[in-house]
Amino acid sequence: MRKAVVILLFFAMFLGIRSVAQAVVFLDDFSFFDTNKWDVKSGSVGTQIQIADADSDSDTELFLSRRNNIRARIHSKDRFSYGILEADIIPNGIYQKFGLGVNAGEWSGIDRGFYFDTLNAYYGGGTDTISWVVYNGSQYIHGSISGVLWNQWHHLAINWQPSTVTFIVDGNIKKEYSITYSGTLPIGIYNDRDGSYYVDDVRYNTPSVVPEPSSIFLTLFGLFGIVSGRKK
Ligand SMILES: [Ca+2]
Ligand SMILES: [Ca+2]
Repeated sequence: MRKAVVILLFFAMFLGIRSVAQAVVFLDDFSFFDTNKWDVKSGSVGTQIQIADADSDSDTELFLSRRNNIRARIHSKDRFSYGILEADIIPNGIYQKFGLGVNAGEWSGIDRGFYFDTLNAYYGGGTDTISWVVYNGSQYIHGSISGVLWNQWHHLAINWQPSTVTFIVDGNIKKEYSITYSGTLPIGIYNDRDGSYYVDDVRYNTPSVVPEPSSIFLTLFGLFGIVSGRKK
């Protein structure tokens, strides 16, 4: 009986942990432009901001391009803390951006930035590269990642944890940056120039976490209560 209780407790704790980990808290497949999810910061829907099917696979993407000299910029209405942000993108031009707190230094209420940006050659960007960018509250720090061919799909991920931010391209870690920040940030997607930029399947996953000691204790306490109740 005691063995069965122990197994039951571990099973319950495991379920508890599983329910906290890997929760998708934001998801957009851009089947349409959802104004409940995004604030337009620059440009207008239908002109600089469109929904299109770039690769003719009958699945639509977000398509951003500066037109009439007006930049295409959107921010998520929701803000996020530690977790993993992911998207698929087709970069094809300079100053195409995706991540958390994009261009943070320009916006009040956005104190940090962790994002990808194709930048331009002056900043170490250029054709077939993308850069990781960190805005630390006062300045931008960045580094280029070569071999990210433009005009084809890439999977980008940013893993924001309490003391590090990790930039991942096509499943490979490209940069781990040590920084602590406990605030919240919106997702930003920008195309500040005329090239085409496609983005799809944006998602935010909450981090893998272990339950706090108090919740483990409550789970144990509750189960002992149930077990002892059944004995009577
Ligand atoms: Ca899609
Ligand atoms: Ca498509």
